[in-house]
Amino acid sequence: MKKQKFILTIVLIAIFISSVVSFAGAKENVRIAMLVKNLGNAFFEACRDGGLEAAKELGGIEFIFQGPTTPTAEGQIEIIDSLIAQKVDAIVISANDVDALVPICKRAMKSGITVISFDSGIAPEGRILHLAPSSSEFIGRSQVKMIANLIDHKGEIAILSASSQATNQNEWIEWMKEELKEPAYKDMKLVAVVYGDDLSDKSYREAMGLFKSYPDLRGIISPTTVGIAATGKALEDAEKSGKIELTGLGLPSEMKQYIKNGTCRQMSLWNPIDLGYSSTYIAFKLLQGEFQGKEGEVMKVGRMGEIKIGSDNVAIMGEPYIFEKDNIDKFAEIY
Ligand code: RAM
Repeated sequence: MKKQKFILTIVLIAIFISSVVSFAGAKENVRIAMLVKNLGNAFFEACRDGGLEAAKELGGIEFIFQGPTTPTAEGQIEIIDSLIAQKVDAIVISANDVDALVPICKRAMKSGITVISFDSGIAPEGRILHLAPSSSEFIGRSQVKMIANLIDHKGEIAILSASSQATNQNEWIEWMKEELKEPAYKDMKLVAVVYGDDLSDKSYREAMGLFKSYPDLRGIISPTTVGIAATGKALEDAEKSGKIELTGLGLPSEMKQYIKNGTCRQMSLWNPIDLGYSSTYIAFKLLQGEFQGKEGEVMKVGRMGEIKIGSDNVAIMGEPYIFEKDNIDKFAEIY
């Protein structure tokens, strides 16, 4: 009996000590800033909602959401400058340029701010880790496979991208070009890559420009939620639906009408709410010292389960969903 009491006391002391230690190591009331490519993009508003969800679940987080009006590195540099002055604890950024943001992010890290990128990455020197929605190779290759199926592997195709400096789109486009080298696509030709800068009106004009410059165009891949929605509208306005096929990465809520009427028969995307949730969650756990942010580490990311950090400290969230007529309604209600 005495022995049991002794063991119990030891166990209780151990629990007490470990809780004091973890309390001492943990930061309370942290400020996490999510910095997106630009404001006014529903994709990033969904990321923000995911960030707010993580902040609520974890507690003790003041969540800040910011972005420039147009997607430029300069605009983001100005904001980071002010976030450094405000001494926020962490910055979670979707970058407008892979290299141009490195110096300012290094400065942020030197001043003690935890910097991670998500969605669109910064070069490894400028951040602790990058959370990609899915593997860039998988995204790039699958976009080509989708358009090829829609046009029976024949004819001219074009890409309507976001900004010319966007890390994520540029990586995907490289993989699209790799995939196009396969013999299966010998009768397809990539005739143009144009940039709508993730602005609806510019993307719309670029789409119209493609119809004009390439009268034999058979398909467009738009790997941006802003670009694909603007292209859907341009196709309808120019009465090109069905003549030119459209695929890419689209928000179901913005693309529902084009999916339903056949202007865009198939597209894909991951859940941006999950992406915002995961990146905010990871930033918080890095601040708490619970995650180290090292290659090979398996992070337990709340409702998302385990996410492993791979080479160059890039972690991959999952695989995209494919949207078509029969499942679009369900997803359009969520994001
Ligand atoms: C736009 C942005 C974002 C990208 C999605 C697919 O909203 O460019 O970075 O991930 O499209």
